[in-house]
Amino acid sequence: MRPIADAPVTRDGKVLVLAYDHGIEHGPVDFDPQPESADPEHVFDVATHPAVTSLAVGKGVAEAYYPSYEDDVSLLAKLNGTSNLWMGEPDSAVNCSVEYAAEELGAEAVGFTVYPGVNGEVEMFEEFREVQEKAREYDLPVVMWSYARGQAVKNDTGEETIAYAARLGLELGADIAKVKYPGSQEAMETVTRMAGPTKVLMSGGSKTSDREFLESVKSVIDAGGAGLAVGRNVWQRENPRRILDALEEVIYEEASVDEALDA
Ligand code: FBP
Repeated sequence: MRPIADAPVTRDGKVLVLAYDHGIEHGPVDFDPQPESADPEHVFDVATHPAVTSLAVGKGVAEAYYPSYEDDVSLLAKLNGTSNLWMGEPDSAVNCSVEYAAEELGAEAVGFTVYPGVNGEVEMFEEFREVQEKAREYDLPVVMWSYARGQAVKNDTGEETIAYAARLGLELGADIAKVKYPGSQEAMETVTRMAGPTKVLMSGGSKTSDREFLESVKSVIDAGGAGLAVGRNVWQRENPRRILDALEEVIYEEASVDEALDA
């Protein structure tokens, strides 16, 4: 059974995951543009904004900070992750189990990265199976970070690649698939069609202008996507609440980008 319908990870069927696993995935360099973002407390505070449906963090950050925020923030435990110092084929160590996320951390959803196309794809898919089946036992929605990589992937943001990445979310039993933006609303329509009932989220990516960022989010929503999972485009901004106000308009209120920017 799919647990997504009235899960806390959604608002009116839409999703805005604030992603903050960058300390492991990219390292402290991501915090340089806005040094206060190195402090998890700052980002947990940002995540109390009503536009945010959950905050994605790894086990250690959750253990240290979530107890103070469990009434105000919904926790999405990111179960795997690898540092940017790793120079091998893309892969991701499993750092936390579903049981630990549910029982010890108090997570209301779990997230797991798969890299379709890499040499370790078989093992990653098998790890995902264990996560997906255990999450069903706990009635936790599963978000699959689906990033096609490896030698066969010539263009990791091409429509075909992203549609395949999203489809794998459906095939492997993810409730939500998080994929890179394929560049246009038309391409995103193909992506959401391929994902069927699996909700599709756009991955935020590196920081861009307010307008460029909101226009891509708007095209995802208009294409039938559920929203986005975003990190740097929120907490690398001087005023992260301002962009969350605008995202709230675009994602939940069907506002145009101009309306959201003027609000
Ligand atoms: P951003 O919005 O900052 O891109 O964060 C989304 C995210 O998926 C993070 O959860 C993750 O740390 C990062 O992107 C990984 O990005 P990449 O693998 O492309 O470097």
